[in-house]
Amino acid sequence: MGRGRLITLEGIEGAGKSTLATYLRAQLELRGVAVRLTREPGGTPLAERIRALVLERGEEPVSAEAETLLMFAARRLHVDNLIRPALERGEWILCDRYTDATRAYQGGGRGVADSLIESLATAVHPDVNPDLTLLFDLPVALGLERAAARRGAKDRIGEESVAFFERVRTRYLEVARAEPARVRCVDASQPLDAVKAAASTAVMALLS
Ligand code: Z5A
Repeated sequence: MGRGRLITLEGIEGAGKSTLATYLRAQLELRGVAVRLTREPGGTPLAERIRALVLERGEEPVSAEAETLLMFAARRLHVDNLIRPALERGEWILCDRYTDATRAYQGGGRGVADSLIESLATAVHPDVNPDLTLLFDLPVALGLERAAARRGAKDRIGEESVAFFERVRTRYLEVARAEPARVRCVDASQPLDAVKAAASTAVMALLS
């Protein structure tokens, strides 16, 4: 059996990543593919503990650089203990956020230097990079509206300003323009059925 595929789902809050991940898993399973759904930060017991630490609203300040390092610490656990072994077994991974989220949130949103993010990416997962990234793009106001309608309390990053999420969206679009072969931009402001169709076409192309 060959190596599996790593597919990452990205976008601002409320873009539909979780909804599409569940849908795409079902579509792949219908075609006989072994699929694992996971998320970042998190995905393994220890990485989920880092997620809780990095997203909780506490007293102690968390600098943008500290936040970046915590994201990559969680990512290394995730890669070592879940993603790489699953890929080697031939499984496909649908991962709700990965390093593009660090580029967008910590780099675009918080202004962390690209050089730091890229050197950490190279050190943490030199051999585990996405085969395909789906970027679910939509206006910030619509994403925040959907997220607000769905969930309870905001986490530490989710309570950031509209200007912050505009910078995040802009950086995501820059990443997509820089790597068109890997990153497929999907208009997530469309009705859900249209978003599902566009995402499914991109993912199923990996089967051939
Ligand atoms: N973060 C970071 O800063 N740096 C990093 O490196 C990483 C992460 C990895 C947790 O992420 C936080 O971590 C996140 C970024 C940061 N903070 N923020 N913001 P998360 O992925 O766990 O949380 P999230 O971004 O807040 O995800 P979300 O709000 O759950 O969004 P979603 O998964 O993209 O959306 P959804 O739950 O699938 O859909 C939202 C609602 O919209 C739901 O009711 C759907 O039914 C509805 N929906 C979805 N699509 C449609 C369409 N097309 N039409 C109508 N309604 C729709």
